[in-house]
Amino acid sequence: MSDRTNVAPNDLGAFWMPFTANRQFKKNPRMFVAADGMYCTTADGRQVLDGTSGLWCCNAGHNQPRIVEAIANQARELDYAPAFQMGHPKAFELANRLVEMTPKGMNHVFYTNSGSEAVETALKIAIAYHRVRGEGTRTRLIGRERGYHGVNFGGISVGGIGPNRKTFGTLLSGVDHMPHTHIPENVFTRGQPEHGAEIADELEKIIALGDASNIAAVIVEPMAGSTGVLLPPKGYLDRLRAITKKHGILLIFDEVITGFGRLGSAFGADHYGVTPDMMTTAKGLTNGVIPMGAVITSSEIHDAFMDGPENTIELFHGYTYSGNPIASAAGLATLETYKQDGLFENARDLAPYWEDALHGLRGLPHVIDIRNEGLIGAVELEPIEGAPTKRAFQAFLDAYDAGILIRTTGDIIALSPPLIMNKSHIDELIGKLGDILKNLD
Ligand code: PXG
Repeated sequence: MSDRTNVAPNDLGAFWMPFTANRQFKKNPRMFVAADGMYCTTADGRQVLDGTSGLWCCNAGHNQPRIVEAIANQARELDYAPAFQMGHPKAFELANRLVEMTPKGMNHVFYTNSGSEAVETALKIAIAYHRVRGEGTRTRLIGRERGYHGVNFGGISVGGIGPNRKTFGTLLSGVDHMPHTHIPENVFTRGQPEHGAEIADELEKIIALGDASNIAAVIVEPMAGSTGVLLPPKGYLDRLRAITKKHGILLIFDEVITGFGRLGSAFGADHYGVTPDMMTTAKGLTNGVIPMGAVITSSEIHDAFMDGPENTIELFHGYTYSGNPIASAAGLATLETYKQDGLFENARDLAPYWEDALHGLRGLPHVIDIRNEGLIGAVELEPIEGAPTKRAFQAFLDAYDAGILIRTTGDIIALSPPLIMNKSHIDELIGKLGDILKNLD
């Protein structure tokens, strides 16, 4: 085995890294070689406080003993079972546990291996659902500007991020986008913003043009994470729910980030009190340790497929690793950890302290907005003229040097620490971030 703490830059060529400036990174690599609890260890032996739960996924922190143990035991007991026409108990058990914790009426789970695949699955189920009910003209999909729904073709089509779409050809046809909800009136709002519920009414205009009889589903993140923590204005999601229901259109909540306690409730649906027809999940489902995603659907959707001869496959869709035993074991241990350790409650209890600490950064150089909800935060910086993203990326590099892991998207710093954190971690994270901002050009 090579010495993992001493990787020479010229060894890094083969790995084409995702969403990374490869050439820049490989000139000056940033490597983690270990992690425990709230901290990751760098290749040069420094401790870095994880302010982002990896990529919004390690909600129970790193090296969680229950999860580590479950994975090791499962690998020894049953490493793999075919996913099609065969089963194994833990996939069923995990589905039951998920259904118990999701809003009433969300009763069925379809497994995937990522958030992107959960999105593709949900979009396909939406279209197929209408077809099995005899409404096969309902094929159009509606997403939202600045929405992130993963990187597969369906997801980038309904997604609203220009650079994720522009180099990939024709994408899916039959897609419309609603406007995003990020409006200047809400600058420096603590928690959910007051203004903008009426932005949901734009959906009525799209429906008027496309006709409800042609529209399968609307997909939104309850809170848009990736494009910089864009919170739903008060009343906005309720309006989306009312409009979609009125027109027989399915509402999909992409809960890949908002699921599993990030907002201080199990899901965004609970937090905002709005129940969709399907939810897509991943990340926190297995604490990010083993790839797994899941679509959770209403009984109405599932039951519509359970028709016809019993020996026919009801949905021609699935993955080799759907409900993989090790992922299922990791999922069960993760959900157990959230429950036993009261992590959603911890997130909820800490949220006011988190909010105060974050908003304490107001007034520092370049800070033009601060947003928060649950254990999520965003600090938006004024872009350098002619060089967008540069200032925030410099903050990211400075943060890494100073021993905190932050995430940047455009000129927005996004924070989503593990739910195991305590007040002293908040002080360390926000304190160091404040020092960085004070010295940023
Ligand atoms: N939907 C949502 C709402 C997401 O946030 C995906 C789908 C796709 O999940 P997978 O597992 O295919 O990556 C995501 C992923 C960031 C960041 O820093 C966000 C994501 C992934 C990586 C980085 O904002 N979100």
